Amino acid sequence: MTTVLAYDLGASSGRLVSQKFNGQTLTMNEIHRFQNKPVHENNHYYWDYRNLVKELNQGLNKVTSPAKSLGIDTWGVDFGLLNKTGQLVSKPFSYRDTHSVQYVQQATKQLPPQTLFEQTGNEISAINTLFQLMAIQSQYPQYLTETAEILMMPNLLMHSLSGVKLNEFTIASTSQLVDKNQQWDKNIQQTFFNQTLPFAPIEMPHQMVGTIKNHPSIQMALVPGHDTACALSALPIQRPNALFISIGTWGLIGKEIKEPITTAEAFQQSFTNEGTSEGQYRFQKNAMGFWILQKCREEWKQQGIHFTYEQEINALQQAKSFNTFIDPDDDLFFNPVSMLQAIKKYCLQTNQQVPITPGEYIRCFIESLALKYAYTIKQMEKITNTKTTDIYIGGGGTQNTNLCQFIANASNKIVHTGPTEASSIGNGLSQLRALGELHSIEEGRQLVANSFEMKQYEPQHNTEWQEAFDRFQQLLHM
Ligand code: ADP
Ligand code: LRH
Repeated sequence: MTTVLAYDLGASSGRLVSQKFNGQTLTMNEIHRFQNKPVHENNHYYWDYRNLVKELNQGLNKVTSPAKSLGIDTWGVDFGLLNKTGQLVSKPFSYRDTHSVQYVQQATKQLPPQTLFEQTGNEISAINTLFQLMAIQSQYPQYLTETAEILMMPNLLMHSLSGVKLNEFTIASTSQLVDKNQQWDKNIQQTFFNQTLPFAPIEMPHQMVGTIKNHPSIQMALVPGHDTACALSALPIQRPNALFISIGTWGLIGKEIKEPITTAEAFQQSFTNEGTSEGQYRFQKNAMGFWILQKCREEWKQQGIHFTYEQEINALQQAKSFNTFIDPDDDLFFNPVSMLQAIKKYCLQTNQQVPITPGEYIRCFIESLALKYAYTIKQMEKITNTKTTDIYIGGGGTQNTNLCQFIANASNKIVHTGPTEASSIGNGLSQLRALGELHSIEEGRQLVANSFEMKQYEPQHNTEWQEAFDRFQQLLHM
């Protein structure tokens, strides 16, 4: 029996799980879970880094049975700046901070956006590491002067536990600073910073790179640092041309490809190319996930309204279907002061009825999310010139059975869901490869198929959903 530990940190919660492999099947146990959200201080959004490290250590102290190794994966694009003595020069900013927005415009004056897309494969998005670093260079230049090492978030956390200074490929591939040779792009750095920045080198995953300082018997594994890359590697995809969706705070819709797709169409429709655990690519749309509902829940809670997940599903079922739609990816919903007000504003701007009850809000959100995913899938099939019948979905959002059924209905495809902890499992599978217990992504996916229950959703109510899709499409093109 081989036991490995996986820390998976999402933008809404973090968890430590242990995974036991007996040569045939994998079993998973949750050891520790904690809330995570950006904190607002001095007009900025940061991650509460000190608390994250405290939680990591608390979780490790709860481990009772001997484990061979630990890997860490997190959300994309964020990073930390370390000084010469290995201390952070500032709290890591959160991508929800809008301070980087103005630098997108500035950057396009220095390099045409399509060229930047072609060079890095990444969509032009203000959250990207590149634009965040431009904001820091302009607003807090002393931070960059003091910086001796730049580490992406999972590798920053890895450093705090092991002292190892490396960046992993998949997480680096979310930065808009990596070239086609999968190395930090020196030309882009010269263009925007007039210098090369001190990024720790990029390494491929599935290797042991050190030990945990406070638990020297546990090795530090370099796993795919990006949660979405981990999730994809754990989805038991068995159909050719299948699409994947990873649903948590975000909804990542994509397809595995060998080389980045950087056509004009991909650029115009804001697709991105990010790295896979195999050193290949995910052609992907970074879309809205449960963020909108997470923010609504916070507001309802302040009003004394608290729903369990089951009650949310019941509330949705009592609301009228196809009443109001939103474009979940509209900028209005990125980080508004009030999400409920933002939804209201969107409905008024588009001459639609404003939801009143929480159930109406939830139905509006879940239906719109499913319709937007279906819309994106159509775009993706066109660009990649492929058709698919099957979608594989992982992540916490798969527990929302309404959403999974609606995605099947809206896209008219078969939806296979599971596992909910896809990112944690992908993290563990990478460690089993580093330990020589598994030898390929296919072996890992087969192991997941043998070990975890999958659910299947067949498309239903085709005519109603097709009508709703047409209405939704008109709204997007308004
Ligand atoms: P992240 O990794 O981005 O923090 P998760 O993958 O943990 O996100 O997914 C979080 C979302 O999953 C929650 O916002 C919630 O809407 C949904 N979710 C989690 N558990 C359940 C559940 N038991 N039933 C329905 N939805 C759930
Ligand atoms: C989802 C995710 C996504 C994006 C975002 C910033 O957790 O990793 O793929 O990169 O975070």
